[in-house]
Amino acid sequence: MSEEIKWVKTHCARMDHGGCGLLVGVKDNKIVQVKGNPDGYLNKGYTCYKGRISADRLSHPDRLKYPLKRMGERGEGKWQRISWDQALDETANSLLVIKEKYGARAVGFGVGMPKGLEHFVLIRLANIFGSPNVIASQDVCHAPREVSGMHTCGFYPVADVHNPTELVLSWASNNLATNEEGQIAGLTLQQLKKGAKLIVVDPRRTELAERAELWLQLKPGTDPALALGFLNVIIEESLYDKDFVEQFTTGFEDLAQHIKQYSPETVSEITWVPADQIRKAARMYAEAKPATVQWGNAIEHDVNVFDASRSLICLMAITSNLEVPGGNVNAYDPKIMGLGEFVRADLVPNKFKEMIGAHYRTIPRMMTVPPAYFRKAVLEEAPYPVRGYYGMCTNPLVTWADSALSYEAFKSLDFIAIADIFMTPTASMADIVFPAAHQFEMNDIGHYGIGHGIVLARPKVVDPPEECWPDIKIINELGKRVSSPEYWHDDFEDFLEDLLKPSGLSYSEFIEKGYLKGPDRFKLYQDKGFKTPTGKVELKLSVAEKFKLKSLPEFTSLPEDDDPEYPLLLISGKSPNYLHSSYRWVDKLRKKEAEPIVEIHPETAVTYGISDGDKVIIETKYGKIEQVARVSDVVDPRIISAAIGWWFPAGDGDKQIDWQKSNFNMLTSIKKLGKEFGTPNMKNLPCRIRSELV
Ligand SMILES: Nc1nc2c(c(=O)[nH]1)N[C@H]1C(S)=C(S)[C@@H](COP(=O)(O)OP(=O)(O)OC[C@H]3O[C@@H](n4cnc5c(=O)[nH]c(N)nc54)[C@H](O)[C@@H]3O)O[C@H]1N2
Ligand SMILES: Nc1nc2c(c(=O)[nH]1)N[C@H]1C(S)=C(S)[C@@H](COP(=O)(O)OP(=O)(O)OC[C@H]3O[C@@H](n4cnc5c(=O)[nH]c(N)nc54)[C@H](O)[C@@H]3O)O[C@H]1N2
Ligand code: SF4
Ligand SMILES: [Mo]
Repeated sequence: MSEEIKWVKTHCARMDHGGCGLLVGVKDNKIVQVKGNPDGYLNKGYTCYKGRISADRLSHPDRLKYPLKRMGERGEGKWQRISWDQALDETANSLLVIKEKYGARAVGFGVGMPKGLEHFVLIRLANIFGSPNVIASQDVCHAPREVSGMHTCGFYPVADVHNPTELVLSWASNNLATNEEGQIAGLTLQQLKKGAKLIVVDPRRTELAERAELWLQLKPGTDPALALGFLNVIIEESLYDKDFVEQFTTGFEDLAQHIKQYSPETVSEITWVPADQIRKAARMYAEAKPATVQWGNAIEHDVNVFDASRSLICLMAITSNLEVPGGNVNAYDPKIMGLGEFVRADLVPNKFKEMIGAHYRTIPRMMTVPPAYFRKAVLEEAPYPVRGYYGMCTNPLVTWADSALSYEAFKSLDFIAIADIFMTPTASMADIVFPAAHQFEMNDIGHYGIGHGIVLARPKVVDPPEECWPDIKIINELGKRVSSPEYWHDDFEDFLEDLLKPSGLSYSEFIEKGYLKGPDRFKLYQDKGFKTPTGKVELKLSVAEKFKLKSLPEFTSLPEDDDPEYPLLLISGKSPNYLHSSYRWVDKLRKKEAEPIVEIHPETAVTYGISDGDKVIIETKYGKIEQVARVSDVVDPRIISAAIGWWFPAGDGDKQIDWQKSNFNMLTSIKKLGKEFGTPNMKNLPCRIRSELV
């Protein structure tokens, strides 16, 4: 007999950083509808299309359903179905053989965008195994903002979109499409509805830019120069908060002297933004009290990221917008287990000396290894050999800069295991592939460890296909095989209980509550100062000399030299319909966005003889790909904006499912890297374009 529809409260996940409270209708172990929960803390009922159709991810006929073992050559696309025991035993054995031969550090543990609690359980596995090498995309995602924040003001300043603000300065963030870090667009829109002013800094005319009072359409990659221009106006015109600067910052005099060279006129030449707009925007930001900088990911995509992050934090500081409601705040966690304890950081006390990144002197407090250095280690054995990789929730063949190099590195490894829900280009390079359970099919906790002061319940709604396991279960069972069982649980779900223990709640009680939020604390600096070596916001970094960092933010040049062969500048933004390289196999999403689209201004299209819908070749000096032209004036004639993350699930398995054809990262390279975070140039690349017909 068929059941009634049952409605389960959970939170959306793995379609972006997640966060929307959902009501999921279930009948006969099948999801029949997903809708917004009006009581959702972050979304108040809001959802986006991909969230509403997210149950379609579970039912694709080609989803991975049982463990696979490689037959034939690496990447040849020949597989044998094996049992879980065999898959776990062979993986454990291969990892232990590498450990025996080269040491634990010769195994890299790979994660992508943090998707759920498994991210931290895998870091725990790395620590227990004894490897300091967790390989993550943090070089281009959040570490620059977070770590620069810690060094400058002792915390990661997140935009407070919950408390009333007078002005949102949306800088390199396309929040309406990306809901960056669960800062659900609805919250920003609410602020605007309540009268907050909006300034947008973006080379593309986004939906947010269209709503802005002032849209600064800057030359891509010149963000540090523009931010220094803001500082120039605010300091020269005495618009900064003198009391705050005097009491709570160090290095102001040096900064004030230093920014004299960044007059609006000079900055205008660098950034293409008219000087009067720079003045107007800086004044608007400085005079609004409070004002928040909703800073996005695009500032983290080239070698100058440290300057970009640092200059924006200086901006928040001298206008006393740090740690105030409606400004940029330190979001305190609720009472849950701390990150270090959960991942057993104590087991690798020498991590920062031992990890691959240390050899390249990455900035202190950078917890993970930049993918660029991981591949160098694999291919050049520097600083030591790295021969194995366990990757989960990540698709590096497509998502790391320099895909061609990733292919070489993966091809040369002794052993690779990948857990995913679908056969991706990266999974196709593996020796063992694990079929993972997905959102709605497992109990999970969201938003842990990403600095926004909340954790969200993501309870299980339906059973996974028979042989799909939650990643936490896979790691738990693998852990028992490669390390002492004392570190692991009989029931993998006890990790959820461990995390919540300090709150006094069990996981089922947590589900009832839905989420936990830390306390709102503002202006703690008044009593306690800032958590930096000087106890103040370090406009000029006190540790600069010690760690060979720049003490003051600057802008010297764009990441790549001008090249007449490549007259246009290439950028990208994330698609509202996909998560990076994920879900190209979900039919409803493909109907929304069937092909990789590159946006080209009408004048540029005429210059190069390109019409809307043409297949075009995009080339940089590092590689070339094919995408489909959309002629549109959302971009400046001097730039083009291409789609990221593309591969073709229906493509040829022998060729790693078309990972090259339209993949943006065929156009990027790791030849030039930012020193602090090992960040490559993923944007702002000189390029050229032509119709395939020419
Ligand atoms: N050129 C360029 N490159 C970029 C970016 C860019 O803007 N431009 N953005 C960068 C950024 S910010 C990031 S964070 C990275 C993201 O890089 P990745 O995290 O590597 O990319 P995703 O596509 O988010 O996720 C990869 C895989 O996770 C799988 N997956 C989803 N859910 C689960 C699960 O529950 N279990 C398992 N085992 N697998 C799952 C998906 O099927 C997918 O294959 O990419 C970076 N790369
Ligand atoms: N739908 C969807 N949502 C996502 C993701 C996804 O893949 N898809 N990924 C998630 C992840 S891991 C992250 S990190 C966040 C990122 O989310 P966001 O911070 O919004 O980052 P992006 O979409 O990469 O870029 C934001 C904007 O930067 C602009 N931009 C490009 N180059 C420059 C530049 O040089 N300067 C400036 N100022 N702007 C520039 C782009 O035009 C774009 O509008 O989104 C998360 N949410
Ligand atoms: S905005 Fe993000 S969290 Fe909300 S429904 Fe869409 S994908 Fe899910
Ligand atoms: Mo990201």
